Amino acid sequence: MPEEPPTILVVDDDQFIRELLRRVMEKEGYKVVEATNGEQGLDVYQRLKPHLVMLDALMPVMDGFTCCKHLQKLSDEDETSPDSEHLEAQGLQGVSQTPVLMITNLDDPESVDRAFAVGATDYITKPIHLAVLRQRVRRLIQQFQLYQKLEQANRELQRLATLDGLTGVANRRRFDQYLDDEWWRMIREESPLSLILCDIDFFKKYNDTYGHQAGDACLRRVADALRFCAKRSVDLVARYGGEEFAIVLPNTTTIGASLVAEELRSLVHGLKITHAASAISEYVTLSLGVASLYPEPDTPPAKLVAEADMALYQAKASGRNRYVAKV
Ligand code: GH3
Ligand code: MG
Repeated sequence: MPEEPPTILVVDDDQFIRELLRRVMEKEGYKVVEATNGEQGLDVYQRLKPHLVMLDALMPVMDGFTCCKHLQKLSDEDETSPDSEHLEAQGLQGVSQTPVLMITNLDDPESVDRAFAVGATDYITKPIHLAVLRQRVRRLIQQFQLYQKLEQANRELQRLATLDGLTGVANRRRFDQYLDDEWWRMIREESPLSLILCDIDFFKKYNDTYGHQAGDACLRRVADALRFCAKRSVDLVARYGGEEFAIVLPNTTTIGASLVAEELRSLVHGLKITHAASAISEYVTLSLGVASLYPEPDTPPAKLVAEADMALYQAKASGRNRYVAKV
């Protein structure tokens, strides 16, 4: 698939300039779209998300300075990645935003300063020196595309850094972070937070009987089942340790969490993963501990984990393949 050419948005009330810029830029291989004033420019920007905006300063309806200010805001709203903060901390302010090149008759120092103050990336004056324009455009678009790629790569890295490599559910690091975040959110909302800790029964024997690779495959299937059960967008399934998983259930009471726990138990048992060495079933089973509380600022989230762990211990001690809820 050939890559789409970068798009340039030309905002100018002068038809002659628009046509000139279109001709020159299309010859360079770019796609060109036009707007005749700032307001229209913002509208086209939002619809087409161009790679560069060429902006005239003086236009009817909305001038270039005002338009540029609005463009910065829109561009900021588009930024979802925390990398932009990173880049800005390194003094690379605005590098990840759509570049705005002001092309204008105004060459007094105040206008130049004003343009940069409202967020213009670069500034050239009319009459346009076409060779200079071509080079500036090429550089601005190259830079923008480079930062877009960098941000995408960083986002992917960040995503991978929060996942467990074997099962694809959240890893322990993400779990700790999420539990802490939700702890504080539930304090603000005065809402209950539940946690289920679950552990595969006689998993050491499973490994000993079927081998480590089969053990890994079993972990993956159990993780998929857990993910299937924890349906709400705020629920988080994480691999807590070797064969132990955790499910964080915000805005959920003991009753709700117990229902989920029983569903998980029954689903995993229903997978019918043969486990000939299990002392309690012919299939792989789970033991689960449920804890739920209304978080408070002077209690650490570790309290919830400790309670769920205690309940899990009781589920093991009282026969496995069951859940116990801390009351
Ligand atoms: P219980 O019913 O009391 O939970 O007994 P158990 O055998 O499941 O518990 P134990 O803690 O004695 O053993 C856990 C086993 O889980 C031992 C370890 O080799 C296995 N395990 C941990 N992580 C992995 C993994 O990533 N892959 C595989 N295949 N096995 C793992
Ligand atoms: Mg176990």
